[in-house]
Amino acid sequence: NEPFDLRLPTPGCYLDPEKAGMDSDALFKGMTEHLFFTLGKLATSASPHDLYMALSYAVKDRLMTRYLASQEVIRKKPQKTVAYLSAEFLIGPQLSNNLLNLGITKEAEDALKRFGIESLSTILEVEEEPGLGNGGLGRLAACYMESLASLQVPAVGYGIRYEFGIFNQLIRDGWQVEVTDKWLKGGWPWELPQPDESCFVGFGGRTESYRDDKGKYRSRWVPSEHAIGVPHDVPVLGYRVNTCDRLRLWRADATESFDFYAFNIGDYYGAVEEKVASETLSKVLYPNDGTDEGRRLRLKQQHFFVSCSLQDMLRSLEKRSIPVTEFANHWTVQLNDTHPAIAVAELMRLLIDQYQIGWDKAWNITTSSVAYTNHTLLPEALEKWDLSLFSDLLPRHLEIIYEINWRFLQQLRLRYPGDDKILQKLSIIDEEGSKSVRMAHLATIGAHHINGVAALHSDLIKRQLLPEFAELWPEKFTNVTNGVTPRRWVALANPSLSNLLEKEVGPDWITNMELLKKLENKKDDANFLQEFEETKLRGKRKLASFIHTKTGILVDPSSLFDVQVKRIHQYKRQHLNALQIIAQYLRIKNGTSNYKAPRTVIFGGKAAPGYFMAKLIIRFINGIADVVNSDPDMEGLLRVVFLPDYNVKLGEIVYPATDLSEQISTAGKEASGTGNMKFAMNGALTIGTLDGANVELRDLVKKENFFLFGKTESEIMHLKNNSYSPKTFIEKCPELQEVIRLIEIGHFSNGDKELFKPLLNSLTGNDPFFVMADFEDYLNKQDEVSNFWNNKKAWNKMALLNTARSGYFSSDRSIREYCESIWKVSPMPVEITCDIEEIT
Ligand code: CR6
Repeated sequence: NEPFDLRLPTPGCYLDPEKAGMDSDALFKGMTEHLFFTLGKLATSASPHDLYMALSYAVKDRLMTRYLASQEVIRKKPQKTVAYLSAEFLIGPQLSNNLLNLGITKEAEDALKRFGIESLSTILEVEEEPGLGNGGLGRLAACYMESLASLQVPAVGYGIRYEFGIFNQLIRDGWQVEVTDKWLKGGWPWELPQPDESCFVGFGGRTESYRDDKGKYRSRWVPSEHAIGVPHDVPVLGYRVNTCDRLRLWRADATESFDFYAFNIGDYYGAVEEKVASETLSKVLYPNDGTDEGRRLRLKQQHFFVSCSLQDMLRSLEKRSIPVTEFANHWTVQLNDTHPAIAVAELMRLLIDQYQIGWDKAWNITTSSVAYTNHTLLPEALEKWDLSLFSDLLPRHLEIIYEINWRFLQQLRLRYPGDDKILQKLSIIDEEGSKSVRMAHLATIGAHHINGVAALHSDLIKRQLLPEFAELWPEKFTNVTNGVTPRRWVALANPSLSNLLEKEVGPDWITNMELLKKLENKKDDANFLQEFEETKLRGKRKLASFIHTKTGILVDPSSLFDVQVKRIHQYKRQHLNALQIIAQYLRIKNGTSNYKAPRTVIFGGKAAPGYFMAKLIIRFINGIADVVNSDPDMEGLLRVVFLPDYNVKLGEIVYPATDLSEQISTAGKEASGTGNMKFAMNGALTIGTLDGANVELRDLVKKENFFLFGKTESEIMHLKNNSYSPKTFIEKCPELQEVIRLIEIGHFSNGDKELFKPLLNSLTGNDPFFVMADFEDYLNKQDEVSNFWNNKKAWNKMALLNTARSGYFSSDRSIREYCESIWKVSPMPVEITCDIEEIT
């Protein structure tokens, strides 16, 4: 590789890749200048938010050399680049992460001291996080971008710059209240708008056929509406490397500031209408996790960002004079779930209609560049679009999809002569009821690889979700178990654990988590276990103080912190946890508790605004919390906390503070889970079912260091197929009957017997998530947890072994697997040279 020469136009004083401009003096100067010139403030009157902005700008300046060098390298020496297409990127706060990856946290602290700020955390606390995702899927995309950069792989994350991200959650009278998230209100210093690279996207209208120059009939799209996508780029720096990839988020603008024709004929409001309509495109994130809302605007959003992104990739080839037929050698396009699956049809359309490439060649390009990750088996989450809506909005795409489907069905007819059933089953078009387009089928047919996100999940995709496809193309189906970045989830979130790890195994664990295996040598070392416990206690004190500030509840940091944080969903079974708390409460009340393990049970998570049952579960937990926390008998034994507004920032406080991680979904329902990984790395023990990545976690940490309970996926299937009746399980368990009775009489709802009826009816009626079936086993396992807790040495040893053996769950491992087996890309280090003498 030719090094990137810094004598080319680059920001003046921040040139040395190692240190120049990175010391605290330079940071102080940079901050002062940004306060003055960018923010119009004097240092003497700067608020913490001003200082946050000034420091962020100064840090962003220091990313630019690497950012530009990384782009320059790919321009000069073209190599395959990963395009990660995702409707969500839940990137979390940026300042601390960039300081860590640049290696200038200490320098920033020193610079801040000169503004009278003693602790960096004062500044980090005022940072707004962009909530551009719902939960696991969006956070995964963010971890993957960070790992790609850290592994020096050229990559672009393509998504939407929602003006309003996931709503902020308030708790009022125990209920969730949603408040719009105005993350951009104070200005967001991390983005670089690139209006020069805007793209034009069409919607609606009709298709028409015409004769081309050679007299050949072709089809073309005449949209009735347009929007412009303006890229807003966010630098994504790797850990202590020069590679700085980017996240390119598209904001929708109107094509003209308004329609001049309408304006001229006096229709001012009509003229503004199209502007408003196009700008609402990137207005708001759909607050659904794992369920499909099926709204017209959502399909528009998907096509909007996918079209902009593909045009952007094609344009990058043109700029480098690379023929578009070479597309697949330069871009590998990963579809993060089916949200961007329209890419299959859009890439075909661009190649055929815009670049006049023949069908076979275009199909070859498409299928050699696109791959698809499936993130759910839940039928309600598999995206389907009504045919009428689809043809209305994307008529040309529908034509192309019909053609793809026709050719595919022809292939099937040859293979399964006379078998119409299989044709119906695999067709992209669902002919049942009102017809619809099945996006998972489109993605599966158009992709060279389809992967699930944990071993069990990938297996179930093959066995249950898409069995015929898997039989047809076994080589397409694969697994890449999810991972999380240790930079954010250990190094940043848990500095005291990180220091201990560094002392013990050296600093390289941050990029090579397998080194943590060395900790196994310490599993019987009482002093070391004591130090390990001390890091946990620090985390717990911090969380305790946070809980007190936010909720007014006092919790004891020496109690067992038992935590379930994730989206609220029936399949995740927060209500199973809640029922268990009631059982413990009853035992204490009845004096039958051998409760030597005081517990603080902590919940956090948002419910989709339209998901009644999930919202009722939040109300239920808060009802229990009220009763438990105000009962003197519970003092020193049991506390229940619902932490409002769970997000990335709060996660960074929660993971290091957790003793027991609740991963209790109905087996077969959670594709992977990623919180389970973050907890284990931070030394929490898991109580969990054999679901998602729990299965692999338990194999890795070994079964004696994992609290397993519950029915397996096949046992659940068996129950389901044999008319499961929750009543039989209730009848067998007197404690469960007591719990249910207490809820029924309104004990947790101030005597209101109606409030939780829908929840009880669901549990005792058809109990779709087998809560009753797993209750007793869960309760027994919780007793085992309490017994272990009383043997601190044994507990600490198990916790240490969880940290030591969790290296597999680094997203660096996941990304390496994607690179090797799906994307076929290799790292490309970015070299930067400069002769400081010559410049200064
Ligand atoms: N809801 C899965 O449910 C998985 C993530 C990331 C989810 C979860 O188990 O860990 O994706 N699925 O792979 C979807 O969003 C569709 C999720 O976050």
